[in-house]
Amino acid sequence: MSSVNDCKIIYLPRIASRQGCISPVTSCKDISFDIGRVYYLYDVPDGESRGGHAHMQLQQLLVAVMGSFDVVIDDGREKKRFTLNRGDQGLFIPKLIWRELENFSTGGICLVLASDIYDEKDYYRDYDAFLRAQNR
Ligand code: T46
Repeated sequence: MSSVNDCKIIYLPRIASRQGCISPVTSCKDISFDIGRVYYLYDVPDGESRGGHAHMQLQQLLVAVMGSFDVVIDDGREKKRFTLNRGDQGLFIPKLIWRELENFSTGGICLVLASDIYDEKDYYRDYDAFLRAQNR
């Protein structure tokens, strides 16, 4: 079973110069999984939240590449809140963790590196089904 303690801030490389910064992310080096998909959340209206589900197998790294937002993670027993606001830090979320993304700043962008392609069958969108999977 996964726990909120398995969710960790990953410090990404930051190569800074007079012209700005670049943060490369390499599979199995900076993050523990192979990247199977990249997507991003943007234009999130004020007061709206995203997420509200868990994944059976998917692992992800969430990075605030612009602005900020909060991620509330929940293993069915304990919850933790992370505020992401840096391009050189990401939140690693393993499988079987419920997540809610909220408090997006205006223009906030969440970049997601995911371990696999999109598969709706990998989602727990029902909280009780998620709790059963976590043996809670
Ligand atoms: C997560 C948070 C951070 C696709 O067709 N392909 C995709 O790769 C994704 C992620 C979504 N979709 C479709 C499925 C739904 O019809 O886009 C629609 C919205 O997806 P969802 O409700 O999953 O979006 P979020 O922002 O609530 O959640 C997503 C990820 O699904 C999730 O894994 O952790 O972003």
